[in-house]
Amino acid sequence: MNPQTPDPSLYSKWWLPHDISVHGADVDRLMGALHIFMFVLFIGWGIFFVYCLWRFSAKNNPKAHYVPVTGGISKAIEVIVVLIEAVLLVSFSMPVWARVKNERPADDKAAAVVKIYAKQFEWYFHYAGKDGKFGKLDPKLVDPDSGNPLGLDARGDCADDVILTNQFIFPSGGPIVGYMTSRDVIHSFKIPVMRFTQDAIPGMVIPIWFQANENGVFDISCAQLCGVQHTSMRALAQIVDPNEYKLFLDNPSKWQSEHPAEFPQKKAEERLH
Ligand SMILES: [Cu+2]
Repeated sequence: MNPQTPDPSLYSKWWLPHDISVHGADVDRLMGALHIFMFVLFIGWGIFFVYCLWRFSAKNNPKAHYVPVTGGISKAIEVIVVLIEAVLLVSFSMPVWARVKNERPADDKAAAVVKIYAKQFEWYFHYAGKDGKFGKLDPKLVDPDSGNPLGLDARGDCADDVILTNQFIFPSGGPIVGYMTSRDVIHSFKIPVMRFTQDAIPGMVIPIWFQANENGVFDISCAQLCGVQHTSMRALAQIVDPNEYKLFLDNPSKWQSEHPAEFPQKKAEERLH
């Protein structure tokens, strides 16, 4: 286990992963409410199913009954289910959705701005560097072998831009805003400990934001079945103090070599192989 990663509690082992996001409690509460409601429905439908097996068995009903149900009970149950679903949607889901998705801070109020690119089967993270200006991308310059997977025109202002592959370094304690897109198929960017999931869609640039309130090294995965190596499309979230983040932007390669990070699950995987 990586020393920066907290030990998984019993809760995170059997239920939801560790939560380090400012929105995490909201999302978890919503998931809890939905699970309780679904459990009640499951029990209700189960009882109804067993009742039907008995009530409409061939032994009890030698002759088929062609008249549909007309009683008020079934209608009342349907109305109750619709009402509960409406309550879940309007008073639980929509406020959480509004807080998580719509209240996005402006770029200049953010602790970090990053552009995220998905492709089969890699995540790229593009930082503007010290000057805060994003360099232009030119498809003609794309050359993954020479370390330019996005085709960054690294001249002038943009020479200090940083592009990381499958490693996402960002600060805790402040909002992170980003822009996400995909270069091929639909992927989905997921940081389970941040309770953050967003599809990356080719042809669309999707504004995102989230905020971590804890440092550590955590998994990022692709949550959309995007091809044969979908399961290996993972990246590492390395969450650090804001001053460490500044040091990283000042000298990315030096900082990375001084702060190596490995996947939290690496040890578990090694045991499997
Ligand atoms: Cu993917």
